[in-house]
Amino acid sequence: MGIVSPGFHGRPRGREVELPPGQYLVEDFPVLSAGPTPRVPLDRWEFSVTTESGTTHRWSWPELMALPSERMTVDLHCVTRWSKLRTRWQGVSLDTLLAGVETAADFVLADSYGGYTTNLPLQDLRNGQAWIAYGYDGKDLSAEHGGPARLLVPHLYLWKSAKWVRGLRLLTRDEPGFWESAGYHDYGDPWREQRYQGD
Ligand SMILES: Nc1nc2c(c(=O)[nH]1)N[C@H]1C(S)=C(S)[C@@H](COP(=O)(O)O)O[C@H]1N2
Ligand SMILES: [Mo]
Repeated sequence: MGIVSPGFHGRPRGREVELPPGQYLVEDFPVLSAGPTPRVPLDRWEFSVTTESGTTHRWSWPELMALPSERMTVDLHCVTRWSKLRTRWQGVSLDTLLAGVETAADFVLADSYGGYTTNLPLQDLRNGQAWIAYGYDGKDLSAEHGGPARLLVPHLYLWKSAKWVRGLRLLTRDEPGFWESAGYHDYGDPWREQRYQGD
């Protein structure tokens, strides 16, 4: 997978346009968590996808590790205005996980260990745009950044990338998650500066 960030497609290459409007560059990796960091032992960890008809597909940790993984370099954009460019990750593409899932749903509510939720259109998880990421910068993803595994959807503001992800609910109707219920934008495209409802 890409050495070039999905966010670059169709944009000029100049350094000055690497940042979406209203963002500034950071070199460190800030931690933003709405609550305590959940610690889930790997032998009890599971990731699930539940369809609109109630069918649940489950992966244990060894099952996730057995799937083909990708290494990707992507830019991160937080709605609190920091951006971190060219971060290096490893994980399983949602295309791989969704390949055997039969669904007609258009929406997803991602659930995390600890109770965090965030919603997004199912099509934003397809076609090489999203991963269940478990490696960061050549190491296991740390707990503070969402380890053992987090959703990574870098083309949307980073609140959509649910840390400690536990499962996806596929829904026929859009349902707001934690920040979306608190006034943040339903979709959250950083290039269109969709920070809050009405943007
Ligand atoms: N489970 C969970 N996922 C979460 C959050 C959270 O509080 N809980 N915060 C979100 C927000 S607002 C941001 S900016 C990023 C921060 O990721 P980081 O702490 O790895 O920088 O995680 C997102 N995913
Ligand atoms: Mo954020």
